[in-house]
Amino acid sequence: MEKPRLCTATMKFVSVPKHIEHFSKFSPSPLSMKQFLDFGSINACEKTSFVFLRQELPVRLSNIMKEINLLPDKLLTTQPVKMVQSWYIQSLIEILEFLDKNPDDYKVLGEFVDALVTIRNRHNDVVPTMAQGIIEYKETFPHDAVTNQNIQYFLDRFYMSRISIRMLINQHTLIFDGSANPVHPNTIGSIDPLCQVGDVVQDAFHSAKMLCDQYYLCSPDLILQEMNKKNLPISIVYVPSHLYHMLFELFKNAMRATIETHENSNNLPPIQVMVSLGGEDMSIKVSDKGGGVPFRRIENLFSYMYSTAPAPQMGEHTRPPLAGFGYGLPISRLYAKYFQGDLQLYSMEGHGTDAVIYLKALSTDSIERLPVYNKTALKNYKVSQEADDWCIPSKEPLDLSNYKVAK
Ligand code: W6P
Repeated sequence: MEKPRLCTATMKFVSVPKHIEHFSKFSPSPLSMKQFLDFGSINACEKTSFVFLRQELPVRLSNIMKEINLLPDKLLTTQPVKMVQSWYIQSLIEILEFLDKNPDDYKVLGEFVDALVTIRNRHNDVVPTMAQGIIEYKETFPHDAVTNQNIQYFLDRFYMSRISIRMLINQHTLIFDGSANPVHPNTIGSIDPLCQVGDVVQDAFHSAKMLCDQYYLCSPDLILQEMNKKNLPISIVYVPSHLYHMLFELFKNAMRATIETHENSNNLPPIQVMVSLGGEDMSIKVSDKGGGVPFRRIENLFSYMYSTAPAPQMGEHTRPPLAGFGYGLPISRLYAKYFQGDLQLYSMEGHGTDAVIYLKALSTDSIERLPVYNKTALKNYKVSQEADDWCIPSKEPLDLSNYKVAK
């Protein structure tokens, strides 16, 4: 009788944990804007990019897969999280196929581009699928020890890793698909070396305004100012789609707040935007007079746990809110942080909110900010059973009237 045989696909499958062990021992290599642009310059070499990516993609995938494995069982075994995990395994397998292929064979290079497109599409719905996993976990174990902090720590790193992997895939597929981008002839992949910030502000405002008009039949105006030592429009080396995503999110929130606090007024206070270029930072402030948010609640606006609610049931006459559902703000902040920037909210309850996007002014400072799996990361997945080292304020203060003050 013939010996049982494993098909090659199964052989690779059983060795996946070994590959994850191997590649997760490497730290991801953060690229600078300059390095991204070099891959897309005239002497750009598809072979160099291929050889880099067939190592770097498995490293980034494996580093975050180690962290997925550290999630508490009750979350890891939900059907949506298992599905996301299987996508990562499948994509890792498909890239590993290229390790023993010849970089000088143009057919191999073509197959690699196709594989990357397949992988990118497979992962399109990771964000809503993970959200579903959190919902199911919250429903099944409403009193579990996994904290908002644990979830926040994981998802910030997981989504940052995802942003970075998609950036690598987008650059390679856009630069080496054999055609220049006819719509944006001066972009290098998804990067615009002369990204005019004011133009992106106008675009994002216009889109948010259209949505706002649909929901509320009105919308506030925009006042846009720029501060630049040179009398020129402000431009930076940046990914316009990332900047657009952040601004669109901030404008939706600013518009919603403005309209909902001036419901009975027929002149809405405008949303003011200041774009400022310094020697180190390029900052964008979006100011609304929408009544602000209590300081205590600001953190919740960035919390995945608090913003993970089952999608509201849409009846015939209910409309989805313009802003405030889903992961818009936490993911916008990750986009800002991805190239060493940040996104912060400064609110004054009773008045309004300033949202500031900080980006690096210099492309030499714009370097990917990437999570790395190590012992420090590991510590953050241990669910602490210990008491907090700060007291919990009691709502009913002790009655001290019977205590005598020592003289
Ligand atoms: C608000 C709440 C908020 C979040 C983000 C941006 C602007 C605003 N305005 O009231």
